[in-house]
Amino acid sequence: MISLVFLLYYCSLCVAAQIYHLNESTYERMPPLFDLDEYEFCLNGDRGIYCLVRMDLVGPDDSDLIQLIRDYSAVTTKHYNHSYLERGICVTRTCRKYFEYEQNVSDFDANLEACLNETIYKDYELKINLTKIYYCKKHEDGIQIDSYDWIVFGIFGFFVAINAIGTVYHQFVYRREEEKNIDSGNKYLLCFSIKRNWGWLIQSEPKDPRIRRLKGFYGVRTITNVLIIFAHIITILGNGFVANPRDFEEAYDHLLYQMIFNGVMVVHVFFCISGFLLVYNFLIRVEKLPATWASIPFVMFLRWWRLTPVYALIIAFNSTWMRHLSSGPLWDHYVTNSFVRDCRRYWWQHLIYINNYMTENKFCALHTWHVASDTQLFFIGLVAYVLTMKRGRKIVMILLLITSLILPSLHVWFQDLDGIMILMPEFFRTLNNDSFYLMCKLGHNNLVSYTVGMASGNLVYNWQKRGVDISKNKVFAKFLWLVIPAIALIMYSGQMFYIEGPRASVFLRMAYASLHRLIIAVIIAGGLIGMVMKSPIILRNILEWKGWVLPGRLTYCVYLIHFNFIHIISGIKITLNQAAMFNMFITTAGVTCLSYILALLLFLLVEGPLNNLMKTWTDSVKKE
Ligand SMILES: *[C@@H]1O[C@H](CO)[C@@H](O)[C@H](O)[C@H]1NC(C)=O
Ligand SMILES: *[C@@H]1O[C@H](CO)[C@@H](O)[C@H](O)[C@H]1NC(C)=O
Ligand SMILES: *[C@@H]1O[C@H](CO)[C@@H](O)[C@H](O)[C@H]1NC(C)=O
Ligand SMILES: *[C@@H]1O[C@H](CO)[C@@H](O)[C@H](O)[C@H]1NC(C)=O
Ligand SMILES: *[C@@H]1O[C@H](CO)[C@@H](O)[C@H](O)[C@H]1NC(C)=O
Ligand SMILES: CC(=O)N[C@H]1CO[C@H](CO)[C@@H](O)[C@@H]1O
Repeated sequence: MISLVFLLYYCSLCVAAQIYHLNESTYERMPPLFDLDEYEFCLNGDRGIYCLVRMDLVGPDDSDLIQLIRDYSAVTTKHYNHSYLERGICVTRTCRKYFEYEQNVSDFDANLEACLNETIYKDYELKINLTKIYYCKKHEDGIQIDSYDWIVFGIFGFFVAINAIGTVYHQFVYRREEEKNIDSGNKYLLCFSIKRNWGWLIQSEPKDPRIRRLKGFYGVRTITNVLIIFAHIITILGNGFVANPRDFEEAYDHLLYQMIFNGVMVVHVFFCISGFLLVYNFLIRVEKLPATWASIPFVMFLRWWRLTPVYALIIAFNSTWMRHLSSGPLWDHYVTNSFVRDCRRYWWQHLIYINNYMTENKFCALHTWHVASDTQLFFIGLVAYVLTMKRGRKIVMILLLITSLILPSLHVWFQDLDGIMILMPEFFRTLNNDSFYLMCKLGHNNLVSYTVGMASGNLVYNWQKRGVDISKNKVFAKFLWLVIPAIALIMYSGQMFYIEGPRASVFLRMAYASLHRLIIAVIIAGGLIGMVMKSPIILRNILEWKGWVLPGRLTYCVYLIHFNFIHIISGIKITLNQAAMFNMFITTAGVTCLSYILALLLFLLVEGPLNNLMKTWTDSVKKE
């Protein structure tokens, strides 16, 4: 009896105040979340002022509409917060009455608020508070090109020029000598030959047979990368100023979207591959040259050199020329005042790969948390392996695995987070969420998949050495068929945190936070092992197709670039977009193609040459 009363009380607390579904006619009673007035037209007049504002619906408290809005917004996992509205308004037209006289401009905010209050009150009988004016634009506003812009321009120009020189040199001077078999010529200048870098980019047969076995990784990487782009495109639909927010909210009840929304898990494929490659390459390398403590800084430096130039150029571009690319009512909102501003302020965090631990850097190249995490994990993995050159490797690895399982659940326990990152509509709109900042992004929370990847790299290396052929094992072959369905299933299982009703218990959340990472990592690692050990499975043949080599090598550049397009597409909107599945596919296709084209250029002009340069230099040091 007592428990029944308790249950009733509990239900009334948690459920009664939430509205999960509204039919269309009731939904229409709520004021639209977004609206945009005409922009160009507004600023054409001599006194045109255009403002982007946010207003809160504050009353009247006895209105049943405001209660409806609050109850509907309380379902944060699937609904936007309809208690505040965002508007782009042409102040000088829409609120003409309030700004008839020049003097009235002096009390700008109050007049604007009164005007907005009137428009909303007229249609919905709701009162508003103007909580934020993001910015106002006048006709004469334009952004000056500053000295930083020119410096970055100079750097890009330098790369173009030196590549032109290097290519010409290769083509006309060096080739003649090459034919005569004279090994002279300026090796450093040759690094910048586009022809040579292109040759390297499409060459697919490494000499070492053990490295050659890894060729399926190109396919895995490429496909994972496109999936990640696809998942990131959702940002464009969710981050506001769309015409049909209701469709977006309803997507949370569709099976396909439910899997896409847990697509964050796909990133563990990357971590797994990185861990695998680290160990596998390490073990092959130390056969010839034992590693010592002293080699750690050198290896880290090589990695830094490999990743940083392109990354730095992109961040430099983000901080400078990006803001000149376009303009419009939302450009400053999505680009200049968020993305570019944070990149200008926090660029250095990216160059030393700590940006994922910095919470104040919210907008600058958000997706690069993965690059930073990967670098941190690389360091941990490297130290763990160098430290155990002689003995104790198993123990260290087991300790790493246990630590990596405990850490995410400790976060859930102490910070009251969810088992997965719930991609709530409001997250897209504001990018505010603890589960992302305190969990997903941080390097140590991704240690699980990295460790499992490392262990599988070690396993494969040992099997090859001892001549074990796992590919004949029947159980393993069956397991391989289950890899993709199992990943899909795990992605779907995250759905349990979106269910309608009270929040999952803290223990379930803790267990899920740790275990889903472990399970997905083990499955992915199993797939990788099957591929490297040449299991007879059709998928392997597809993944080992030569055509993946080129896109596979461009993965890093593409990953860095693609998010810029998301900011651009959000920023150039001048009307409310329609969020629809088909648009999403088209946008993904477009962004993927453009990213690959730009990535190819960046690779040929920057990444390839600088890697060659380092290689030439280390070779010449070795010779001496
Ligand atoms: C929508 O729901 C409201 C209240 O729940 C109800 O009064 C109304 O008739 C419904 N409209 C339609 C078209 O079903
Ligand atoms: C929605 O936004 C309003 C206004 O900013 C805020 O007071 C309220 O707490 C938010 N509601 C939820 C459920 O977060
Ligand atoms: C908003 O409009 C209503 C109705 O005209 C009025 O009662 C209220 O005082 C106004 N509030 C503000 C802050 O202007
Ligand atoms: C709205 O603004 C008024 C005056 O500007 C203020 O007194 C009131 O507390 C605000 N309401 C909310 C909910 O912020
Ligand atoms: C972050 O998401 C969780 C649910 O995953 C939610 O309870 C919390 O309120 C969100 N925090 C912010 C700041 O939006
Ligand atoms: C100083 C001045 O001109 N104030 C005007 C501002 O606009 C309101 C209309 O909302 C007029 O009533 C004021 O006289």
